[in-house]
Amino acid sequence: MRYLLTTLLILSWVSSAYGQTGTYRVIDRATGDPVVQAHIKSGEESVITTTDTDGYFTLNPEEYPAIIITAVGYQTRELVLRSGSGTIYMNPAIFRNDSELVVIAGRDNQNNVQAYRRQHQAETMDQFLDKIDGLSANRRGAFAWEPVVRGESDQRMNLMIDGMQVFKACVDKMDPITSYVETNNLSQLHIDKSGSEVAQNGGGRSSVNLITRRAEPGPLSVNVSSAFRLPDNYRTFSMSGSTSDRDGRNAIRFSGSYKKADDYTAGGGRQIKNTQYEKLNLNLSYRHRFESDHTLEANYISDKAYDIGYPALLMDATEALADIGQLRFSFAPNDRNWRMDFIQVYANGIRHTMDDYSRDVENRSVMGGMHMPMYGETLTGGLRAGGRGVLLNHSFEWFLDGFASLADGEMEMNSLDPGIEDMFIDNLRDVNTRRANIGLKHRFMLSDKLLFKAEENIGLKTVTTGSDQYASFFEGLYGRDVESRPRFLLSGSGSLLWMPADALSFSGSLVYSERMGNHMELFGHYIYNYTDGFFYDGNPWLKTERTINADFNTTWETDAHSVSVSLFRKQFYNYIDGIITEDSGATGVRFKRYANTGDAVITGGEFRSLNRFSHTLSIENRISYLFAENRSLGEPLPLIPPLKGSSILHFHFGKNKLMGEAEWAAAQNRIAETNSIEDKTDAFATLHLTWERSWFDRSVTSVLKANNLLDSYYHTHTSIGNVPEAGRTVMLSLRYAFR
Ligand SMILES: [Cu+2]
Repeated sequence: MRYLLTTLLILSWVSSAYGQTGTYRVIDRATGDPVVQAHIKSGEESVITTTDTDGYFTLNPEEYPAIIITAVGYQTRELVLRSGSGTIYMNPAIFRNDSELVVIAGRDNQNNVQAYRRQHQAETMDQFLDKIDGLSANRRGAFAWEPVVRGESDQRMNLMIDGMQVFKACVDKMDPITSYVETNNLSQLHIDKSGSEVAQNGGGRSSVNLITRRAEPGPLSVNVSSAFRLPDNYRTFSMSGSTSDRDGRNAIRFSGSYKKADDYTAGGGRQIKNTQYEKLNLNLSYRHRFESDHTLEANYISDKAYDIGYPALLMDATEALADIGQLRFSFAPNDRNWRMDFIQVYANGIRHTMDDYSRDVENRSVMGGMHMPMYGETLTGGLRAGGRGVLLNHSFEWFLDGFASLADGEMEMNSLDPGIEDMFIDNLRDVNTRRANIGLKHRFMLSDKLLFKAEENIGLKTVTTGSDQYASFFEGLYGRDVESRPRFLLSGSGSLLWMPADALSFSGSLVYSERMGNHMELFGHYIYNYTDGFFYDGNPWLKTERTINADFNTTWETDAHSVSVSLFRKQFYNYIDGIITEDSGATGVRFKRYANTGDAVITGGEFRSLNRFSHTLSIENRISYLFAENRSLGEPLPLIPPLKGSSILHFHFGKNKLMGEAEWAAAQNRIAETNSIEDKTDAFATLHLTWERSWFDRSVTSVLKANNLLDSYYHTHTSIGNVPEAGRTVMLSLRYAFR
C-alpha cells in the first residue's frame, strides 16, 4: 500500500520547466533512518512534494530557495536549499507519537519549534494546554477551561479550529471552542505566542489553531480506547477509524467519543458540588483526490455536552451544541507565478442553554430570589484562501480571509415571589460581525545565517445590530446615535532570525496590531463576567485598541539537549476594559461598562529545557512568568498567573514508560483590587505519576495515572471563585489499535 502511495506521489511530482532540479534526502538525525512521507512545503499551506520510502525528494532550489519540512514525530525545519543534492537531518521530537503538537513563538526559527509529546488520549485538551509554557487556563470547575496565552484570553487571543472562526454562544464564556476538538481528533496544535503571523491570522494577536485530523489514504485502521477514573467516576469511550480505496482516491475517517463525570473531590476529601458533565463528540472527514491531483476535503464536527456544572458561576449549562463543517479544496502543486494553493469554505452553529434550576437561588447574594434561564447562539460562515504571487521578481505568500457571524443571547428573570412580574432581557440581539482581511508574507535571506520575514495584513470590520430597538438601548445609555461604519484595521510584523551556529539561534520580532472591540464589548447588555463577578454593558463607540509586542528568543539545541529562553513585552494603547459604573446596591448586582481605559503592559518570559541523557532517561523543565499592569489605573491586571512551572522525569525501558511530574506555582500577590475584586493566592506544588505499557506486540496500550499524589488541597490563581482543584485521582485507560 505504502509503495503504491509513493508511486502515486512520485507521479504527482512537478518537475520544474527551468533551472536545475536537485535530489535531497531527509534523514532522522538520531537513528540515521530515512524520514518517509515528510511534507516539503513552500509555505504554511502549500505542500510541494513528499519524501519517498527512502527519504528522497527532488526540487528545483532556484524556484524554492526556502522550504519548510514537516513530518509526524519530528520538529519542523525551515531551511535554505543549495543546488545539487544534499542530506537534510530532522530532529526527532523528544517523544515520538502518532500525533504532533507544535508550539511556535517565531515560526521561522527552525530550532525554536518544539514538538511536545501528546499525552495519552484520555488527557483532555484543557489539561494539555495548561502545561505548555506561556499558557494557562481560567478554570471554573472540571469542564471547558478557558485557554490563556501570555495572560491574554478570550477577545485578546485568536482561537481557531483549522483556521476557522467559531464564536462561543454563551455570554458567560462557558464554551471556549477548545472543547469541540477531542485530543484524538487533533493532528497539530499551532500556537503563535507573539502574534507575529499576522498574514495568516489577521489581528496580530496570539493565536491557538487546533488542526484536526483529516482522512488520509491508507489501509483500514481502527482505534478503540476507554478509561475510568476514581473518585469522580469519570468514564470515557472513544473509537476512531480510517480507510481508503485501493488507489487512495477516496479516503474516509470517523471518530466518536463519549465521556461522563460525576462531581470531583478536592484534596482532603471534600466533594465539590456542580462539577459533573456529560459529552458526546463526533467527527467525520472525507477526502477525494482528482485525476488532476487536486484534492477536496469535507469535515464535520458535532459536539453535544449536557448537564455541565460550573461551581464558580451562578448557573450550569444544560445543553451546549456545536455543529462545525468545512469544505477545503487544495490545488495540485504547480509552479505558476500567481497561484492559489487552497480555498476553504465553512459554516458553524453553536447553541447554548443554561439555567440555575439546580442551585439554591433563594439564599445567594447575587441575583437572589429568582431563576435566570439563559439561551445563546451564534451562526458563522466564512471563506479562506491562500497562495503565492510574484511582483518585481519578489515571491510572496498571500492569504484571504472573510467571515460573517450572527450572535443572539437572552435571559429571563423569573422571581420566586409570584407578586413580581417576570422580566426578559436581551444580552445580544441580532449582532452582526463581518470582517475581510488580506495578508502578505515575505521572506528575505539576508545571508545564509540571517533570515528576515515581514508580514502585513489589512482588514475591514463592522460590528452592528440589526435591531433598532436593541440599538436604542445603547443610544439611551450613552446619549448618542449608533452608527455602523466599517473600520480599517492594520497589522504588521517584522522578524529576524540569526543562526550563528548549527545548534544556536537568536530571533526577535516586532508586531503592531489593531483590535476593534468584539460583539460583546461593543453590543453586549447585562452580561455576567464570571472572572470578576460584574455585569457588563457594551459600548458601541469604543476606540480601536492598539498593541506593540516585542519578542526575543534564544535557543541552543543539540540532538539530545535543548534550552530555550523567550522574553516579551506587550504594550497596549486604548486598552479596552470594564469600568465600574454603579454601586452594588441592595441586589448585590454590580455593573461595569466597557471603556478605553488607557495604557496597559504585559511582560514576561518562558524558559524550557529538554535533556535526554540516554534512551532510558530524559528530563523536561518549564518555567513561565508574567508581569501585567494597567498603567493608567496604576494597578495589576486581573487573572494573571504567578511564576509557575513543571518538571517531568521520563524513564523508558522496554515496553514501559514511567513519568513523574512535579507541577508548581508561586504565590500571586500582585492583584487587582480597585477595578476588579481579586484575592491573593498561595503557592502550591503537586506530584503526578504515570505508567504506560504496551502489550501484545504494541496493539494494546495501558496507562495508569495518579494525579495529585499527595492529595493536596489548593487552587490556582486563575481558578475563578477559588474553586479548589481535584485531589488525588487514579485513572486506568486502555487503548487498542488495529492496523
Ligand atoms: Cu453559559
